[in-house]
Amino acid sequence: MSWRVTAPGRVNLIGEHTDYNGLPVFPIAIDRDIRVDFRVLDDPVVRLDSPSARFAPFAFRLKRPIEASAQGDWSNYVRAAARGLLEHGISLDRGIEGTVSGDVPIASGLSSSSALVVASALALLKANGVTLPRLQLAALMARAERFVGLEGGGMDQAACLHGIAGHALRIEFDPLRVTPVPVPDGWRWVVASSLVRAEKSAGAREMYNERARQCREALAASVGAASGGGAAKSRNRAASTATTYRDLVSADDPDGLLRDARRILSPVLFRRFRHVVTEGSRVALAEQAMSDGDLHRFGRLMVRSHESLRDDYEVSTDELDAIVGVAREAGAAGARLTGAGFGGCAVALCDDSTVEPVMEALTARFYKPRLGGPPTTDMLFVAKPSGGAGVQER
Ligand code: NG1
Repeated sequence: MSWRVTAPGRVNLIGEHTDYNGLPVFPIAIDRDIRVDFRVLDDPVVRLDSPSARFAPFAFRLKRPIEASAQGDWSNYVRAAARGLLEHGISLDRGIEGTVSGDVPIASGLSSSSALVVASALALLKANGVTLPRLQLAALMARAERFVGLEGGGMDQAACLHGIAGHALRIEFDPLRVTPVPVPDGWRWVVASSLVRAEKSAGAREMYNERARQCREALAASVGAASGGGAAKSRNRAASTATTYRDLVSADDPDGLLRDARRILSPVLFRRFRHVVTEGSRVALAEQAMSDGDLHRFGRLMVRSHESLRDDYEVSTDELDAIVGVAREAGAAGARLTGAGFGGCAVALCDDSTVEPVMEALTARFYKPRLGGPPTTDMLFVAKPSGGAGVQER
């Protein structure tokens, strides 16, 4: 008997670099998947290959400790999944043999890595006749993926496992919760590659982790100031017992919080802090705009998110800024970088009347000058809010 796991990528609509700070995100799972076609082996071994020459075949045994392969090697995502399951106490006595394929663009901020981690976990669970609640599996795989060295949050694995056709997902953390929100008919999400790879298993990793560290430092200093009798304490008793970003933003008025933070944080830490706090509030406002069917309000929030990622979080690039500019000039309601940044993709919000002009403008003004011709369908496409990962018999 043979099986196919499909695990979708995702496009984050808003709420960037908030997940590892414990604040909500708002992605969609998309109609592009990583697929693992496999058969079950009686031995505890994983043997996988790929139709792409870029991805060499590999094998490893399902016994602890599972060692990492070289940095950047794709097998590490499968090893991460196996290691996460084994460390959770699941015995993996049977292995899998098969082929990994898919159409989620790689290193594009569309979460091909988490789709591979989730797909591998579902294949191994199927092979061993084990089921886990999806929320639990999402949280487990978020921790497991850190094996590749990125201090990531839990958005991608949750979006991959909980996608629902036609819905965006409000994902909250500690504990992980997922709430589907219907996307109004006629809202169209144009995804545009900046043509710059954002390799988070390689070059972009340190820049990502540096920001995670800066956010922790900024939080520690702000919490310390609030509990030590700083200005926040006199304004708000709840702020004085805050220990997380979520406590801080729910306890204090945003202006007061930022005023205090500006006094105690270095300029860089203050900018990182301001991005996280303002982005957190944009997620709630954007969800409301979607529920109200207000395309333009949602779009304006995307633009503010992009500006904050560009100026305060410093993860945008000239190419991403150019895509956002062209898309807006051509009539998109809003546009922003999606995923971690440092390259990867931008997403633009269009309706039925603007989707074609926006794609034409991006082709003429962004892609043709850089490529000498039109983009491929992996570089510029409309992403549909889609269902989550699953296993079927082939
Ligand atoms: P991308 O850029 O899709 O790899 C990364 C993290 C997310 C989140 C975003 C920024 C992983 C696997 N992914 O996503 O958790 O922090 O950056 O919002 O760590």
